[in-house]
Amino acid sequence: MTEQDHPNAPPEVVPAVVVSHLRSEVEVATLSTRGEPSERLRCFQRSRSIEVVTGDRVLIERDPEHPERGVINEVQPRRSLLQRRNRSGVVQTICANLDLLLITIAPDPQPHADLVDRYLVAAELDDLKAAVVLNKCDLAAAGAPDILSLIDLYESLGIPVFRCSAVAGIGLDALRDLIGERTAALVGQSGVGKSSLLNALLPEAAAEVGTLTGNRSRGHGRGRHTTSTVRLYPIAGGVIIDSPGIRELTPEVTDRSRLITGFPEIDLAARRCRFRNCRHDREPDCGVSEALAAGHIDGRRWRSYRILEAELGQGRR
Ligand SMILES: Nc1nc2c(ncn2[C@@H]2O[C@H](COP(=O)(O)OP(=O)(O)O)[C@@H](O)[C@H]2O)c(=O)[nH]1
Ligand SMILES: [Mg+2]
Ligand SMILES: [Zn+2]
Repeated sequence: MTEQDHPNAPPEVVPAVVVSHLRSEVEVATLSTRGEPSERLRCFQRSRSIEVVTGDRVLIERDPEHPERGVINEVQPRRSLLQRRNRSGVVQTICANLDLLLITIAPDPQPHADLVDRYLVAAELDDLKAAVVLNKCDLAAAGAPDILSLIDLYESLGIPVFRCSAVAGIGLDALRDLIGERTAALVGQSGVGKSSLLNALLPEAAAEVGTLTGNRSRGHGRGRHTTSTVRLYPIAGGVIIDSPGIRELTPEVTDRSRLITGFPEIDLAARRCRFRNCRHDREPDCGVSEALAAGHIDGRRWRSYRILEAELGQGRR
């Protein structure tokens, strides 16, 4: 439908938010005057010059013949962008306009060593708030020493940790308060219970929940990828975005020297190195080596930093 077809009826242009984008189909929710997502429309993009992603603010032109359909005219500037770099080095955008990353872990499947740190770097570089959500607190394994020490680590770094159970209904009010009017994304490995948490917070979301039937023999406890698309759900005044489990997230670091800002305690220690270009690898008077020896930097964090640094150095930049 073009303007020539209806010369007397200029198409209605309305602000909306992208709910999901699957292949060529974009689902949007129009925004009420209070900015809350309301009516759903199926849209296509007039121009493919910008790939729209969940969370994008757009202006749509409603189809006068089919009011439940529309065309995306304009993508508004993004205030934040969660991106990852896949194994082939291709940058993929996961979602836009986030305020808060809810980095979800569980005792089962066991947390991958550096996944939380990767998300924390992404949050730091994109100016997002971040919190760690320990789900499945109803399981006895939630009290295992490795989980407790991981939680201690993040709390000692000043990252808020929320203990929850989607199944037993533990910690949900605290999570709701945290989200408030923010746009929050549930991120983390497949099977930790992101979709279950969403359903517990918002039963009408009816998000698909997987079973932990994947290959667990290697200790990964991988769940099936039941959430296949990044999707946005309005909750109270805010918004939750559920994402498929992202096994690897290599944050998109445009300037390699910025990686260290994602590890504030390492950054701080590095300021005490004698050499400005210290590699923190057997150089004399290295603040980082000293902080590691004194236990001020946790070995797990140092390992995560080194892995990310190496990945960024391997021709990915
Ligand atoms: N015991 C327990 N199981 C849970 C909890 N939350 C989710 N699960 C289970 O964990 C599995 C994966 O959940 P799902 O929400 O699909 O995880 P997602 O891949 O992160 O979205 C399902 O079998 C859920 O029933 C919880 O709080 N406690
Ligand atoms: Mg899911
Ligand atoms: Zn050093």
